[in-house]
Amino acid sequence: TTDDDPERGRDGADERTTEERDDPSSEGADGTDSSPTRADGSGSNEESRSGTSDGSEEIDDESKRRQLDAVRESPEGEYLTTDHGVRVSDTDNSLKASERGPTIMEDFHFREKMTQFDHESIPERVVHARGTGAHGYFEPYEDPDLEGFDDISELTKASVLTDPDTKTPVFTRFSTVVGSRGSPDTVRDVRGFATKFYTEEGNWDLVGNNIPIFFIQDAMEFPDLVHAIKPEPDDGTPQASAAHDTFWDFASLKPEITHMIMWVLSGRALPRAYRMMQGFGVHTFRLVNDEGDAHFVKFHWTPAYGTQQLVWDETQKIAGKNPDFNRMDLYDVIEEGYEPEWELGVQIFDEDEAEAFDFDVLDPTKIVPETEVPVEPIGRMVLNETPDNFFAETEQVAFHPGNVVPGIDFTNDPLLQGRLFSYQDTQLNRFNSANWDEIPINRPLAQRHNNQRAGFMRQEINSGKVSYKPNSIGDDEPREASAEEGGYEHFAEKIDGRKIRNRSESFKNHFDQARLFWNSMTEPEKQNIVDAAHFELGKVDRMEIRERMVYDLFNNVDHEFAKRVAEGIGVEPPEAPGDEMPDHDAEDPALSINERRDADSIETRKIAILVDDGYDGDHLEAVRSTLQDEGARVKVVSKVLGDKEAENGDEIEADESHVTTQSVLFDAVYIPGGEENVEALLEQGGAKQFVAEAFKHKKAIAAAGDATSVLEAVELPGIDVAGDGDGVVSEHGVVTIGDGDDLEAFAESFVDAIAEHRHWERDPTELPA
Ligand code: HDE
Repeated sequence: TTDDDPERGRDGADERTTEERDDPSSEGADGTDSSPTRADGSGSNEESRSGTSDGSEEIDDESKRRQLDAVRESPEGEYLTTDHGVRVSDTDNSLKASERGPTIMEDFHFREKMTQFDHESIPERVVHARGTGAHGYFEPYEDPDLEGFDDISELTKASVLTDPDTKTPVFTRFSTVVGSRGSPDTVRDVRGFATKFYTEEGNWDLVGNNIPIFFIQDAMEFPDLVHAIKPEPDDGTPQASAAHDTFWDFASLKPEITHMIMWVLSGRALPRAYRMMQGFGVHTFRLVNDEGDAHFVKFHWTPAYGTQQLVWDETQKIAGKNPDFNRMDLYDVIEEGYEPEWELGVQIFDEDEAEAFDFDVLDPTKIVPETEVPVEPIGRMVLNETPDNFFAETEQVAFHPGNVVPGIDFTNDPLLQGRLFSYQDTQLNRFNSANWDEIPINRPLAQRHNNQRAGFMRQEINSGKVSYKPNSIGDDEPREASAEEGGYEHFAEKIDGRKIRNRSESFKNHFDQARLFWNSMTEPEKQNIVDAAHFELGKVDRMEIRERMVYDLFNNVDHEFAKRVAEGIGVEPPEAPGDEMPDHDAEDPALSINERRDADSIETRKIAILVDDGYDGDHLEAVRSTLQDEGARVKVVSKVLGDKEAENGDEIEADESHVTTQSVLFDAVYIPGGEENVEALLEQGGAKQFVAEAFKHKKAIAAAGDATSVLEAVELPGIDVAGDGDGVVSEHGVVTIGDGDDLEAFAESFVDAIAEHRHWERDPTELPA
């Protein structure tokens, strides 16, 4: 589509140059090219839609792409120009008065280039600054099974959730919370999980997290929470970490934080990948049907790749080896053709059920246990396209929990109510303009017509004389819509009370669910929580803060837990169970990552094969092909890059070297046999470290034939490996085969060990790695 004709002018807004965009299927839904006719290239809502102007056109999963295509720019085959379209003859030398003379003010190209550069940055998000995003679609299931309802339309009128024939385009951004834009990905933190649905009834933003509850109960406390957890104000440290005095000082004085602290100390705060996390709307929302009847709802995203975690030692090493670990992972898998997917589930309950719970559904520090109300799946989201430009899409996407569509409504959760103010306000700070909703990534697919027509960076050219209502000059248009016509009507909740500034009594049970969480963990998960507390509180200088955490908070969750924490941080173990300790041993298996096992597949898992010259080609091929058939991503790792030659003359190129990678960046490791290969590996510290760390981080390990001697050299504690002539031996995720020739069974056993994700029963404490 490039056109070199200088006469043409360079305003052609349709700069689609990739093959993909040349594909006729990327044309408008009505069969016409969706490139805008306007010179400003902003695209209009109308053009991305298929026809009529009553807002009822159909949206498909390509609609947002077509709208964005209209503003894409590509330099392929083009001349360099100024922002105003003048071709540039030299962009390396400023205009000077003589060869060695001063730069001249007249140099418009210099001034423009430098001004643009000076203004390149916008304020980073005050929280959730670091993240990554992807495009995709959401698709409701046909006739979902909902207990007590024949049809989902009895629950909500939001067609995005009810119409199985509509694939609604979405953009989802995942993020860490505390760290600044350049901080490492794998820190201990909550993760943001925010989805913008470009529905035919307007944008709906589901701005959630990967943990179903929150630290505080009232939005008023949010600035304090964030000030406490962010780097301390005097020296600006530590970055992206809660492990310092001010956070734990705040926490130890706020018993309502206890439940959230349990989650944050668990593996939930160390996700293996953004595509391996659950997501939660956190607050109780409302679904409203055509009749105006409402039900309470909690939203849940469940990942098809399973909910999986890293381990702490590993996360710290990854932060150095690849600070972009989670961001690159999402980008890479989508670019490689995988399509990460989540199921959207709902917990539905009415006012009476809510009354009967022993917690308040408006309290965001509480879950509705799945043992009480099951999660019922209603649709799925697929992410299948990476952004073209990080700034334009991922950085400029602006979410707002207040963006809802008819059929979805709020509750009085005081945290949610405060968020309804904060997000609009924060976007004003980020964009310096109320017109942030006109930026392509934020622009709805639904039509927009109103009397807001000015402000910084206005993109639309609204025609007509009238920008007020009521008016007679313009037939009083744009007209208001009744509920039947799709007008948003707020749920008419009855409110009767006095203005009051306090905390409801019903919000005061702080320890019951913290204990439920603790009880629901497997023993290795409990140990992880204790270890995490040792790290976090071990970094707290002030003894009184550590003591308050143990005596006032943890001892009210579980006495044993409090004692285990106390032991590692120099605090005298508490004597008696806490005053407020809840007396129950209830469990909810849905809370444990180990118990959930959402997926048994090894698709997208990254497996390293360690080799050097002289490897056994049959060993390598048998395992590699099985892993690839299962959808795993296999990389060959050697001491140095270059081709490696097998005993049988086969050749393979190393993808990574011991310098460019390490075991922490993989899910499992395999070593094929081969005499010369094994001799070389036994002399390589890098290879032994690979195995030792994979073992320490509880990952699957496999070795064939004489390569078992590499495992023996590392002295993996408590593991017997197959000897000469033995068949397959699989022990705690370490899979070996002697000279036996059943390589197929060996490879399958390795696949099973990888699908286990982590082998928690191992005790690697003796390993120095
Ligand atoms: Fe946010 N939060 N938040 N938050 N939040 C922001 O908005 C805020 C809360 C969440 O990828 C900010 O655009 C307040 C809960 C996500 O762009 C800001 C309170 C949940 C993202 C803000 C909360 C979230 C944000 C900063 C307490 C889970 C990233 C930049 C009342 C349900 C969205 C921005 C993205 C971002 C305020 C609590 C999720 C300042 C005041 C609870 C996923 O507006």
